[in-house]
Amino acid sequence: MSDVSHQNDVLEPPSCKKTKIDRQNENGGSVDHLELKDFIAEKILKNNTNSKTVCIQGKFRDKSGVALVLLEKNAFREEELNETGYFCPDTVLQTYFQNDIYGNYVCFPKSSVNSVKTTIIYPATEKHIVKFSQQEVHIVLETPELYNKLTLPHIEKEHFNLQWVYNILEGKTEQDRIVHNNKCEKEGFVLLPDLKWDGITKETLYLLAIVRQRGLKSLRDLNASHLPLLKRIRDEGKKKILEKYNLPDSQLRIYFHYQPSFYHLHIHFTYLRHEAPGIYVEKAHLLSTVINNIEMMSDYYQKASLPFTIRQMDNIFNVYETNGYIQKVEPNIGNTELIDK
Ligand code: G7M
Repeated sequence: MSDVSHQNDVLEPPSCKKTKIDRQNENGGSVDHLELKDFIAEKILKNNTNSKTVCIQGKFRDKSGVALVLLEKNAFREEELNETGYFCPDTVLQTYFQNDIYGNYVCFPKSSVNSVKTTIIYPATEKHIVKFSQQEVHIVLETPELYNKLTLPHIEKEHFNLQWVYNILEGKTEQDRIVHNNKCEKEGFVLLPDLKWDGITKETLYLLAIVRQRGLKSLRDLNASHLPLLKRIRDEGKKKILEKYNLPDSQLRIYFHYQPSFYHLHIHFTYLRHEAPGIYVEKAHLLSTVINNIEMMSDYYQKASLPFTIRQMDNIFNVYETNGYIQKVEPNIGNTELIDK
């Protein structure tokens, strides 16, 4: 990524208000400040040693309600390695072993390059706890009939909370993070860093395009009348990412999730080299393929059988299980990473 170091002006880390967090609640009102020193950990919901992420359930001192703290070790930033270096005179190197030409150590680089991306969800609902817990996963093939009979009624019944989406679209939150804002009500969209991206580390670039039009839940709702919207997101999204991050479209992965976790149409833009969560074949649908399929057949996504993954603790699992399409299995203890204190 050293070829793009001239873009550093847009990649400076945000100013350090690290543990005090200003937040807005679902009604747009201001809610109290959170201090990480007041967080009392109670349970580790998930500990992924590959992605170096952990989700801790707990509470804040003197506050009611469950809190989730998600920690993720940040990726190395090549600009930093190139320009300022990771090490300072105080860097301590502790030896594990030294054998011939091989040395194994642990070191503690300077704190500015040793940061941990932190997400706090407070107050967290039961759905959040389920979402961030380690659990068994299954795959189902959703025919159009199953979509109409089981999935759609489930989506309508669950009333997934879209407040964070509306906050962004209505200009209430994350406005300083917006990369592109097309205000057309019908074919407009907002492009901004995904919650999972720090907005800085290019190696893990992850943006989200959220459509302005309401009522489009997922891929399943798309037909030829949406092609101008999809093409606009594709073209303007690529252009903005090239301008701001100097990444050509040939290095972008642009895709939908099916099922998504939020039923308001959105599209993911990630750096091709970054193995973001949810890029696997059972979940990701490239925007280019979606456009192509719809161009060939306007109602492709109303006719196609679409596979999707389903986790045992998700409510939709019960729907498919009760109707005999899937069977619960006992968690495979050998693989589970759930650790209760
Ligand atoms: O799986 P699905 O396609 O529904 O993905 C939704 C995406 O929205 C995920 O990649 C989340 O990280 C992202 N996301 C979720 N929330 C609650 C927020 C948020 O408040 N702000 C931003 N920028 N992204 C979010």
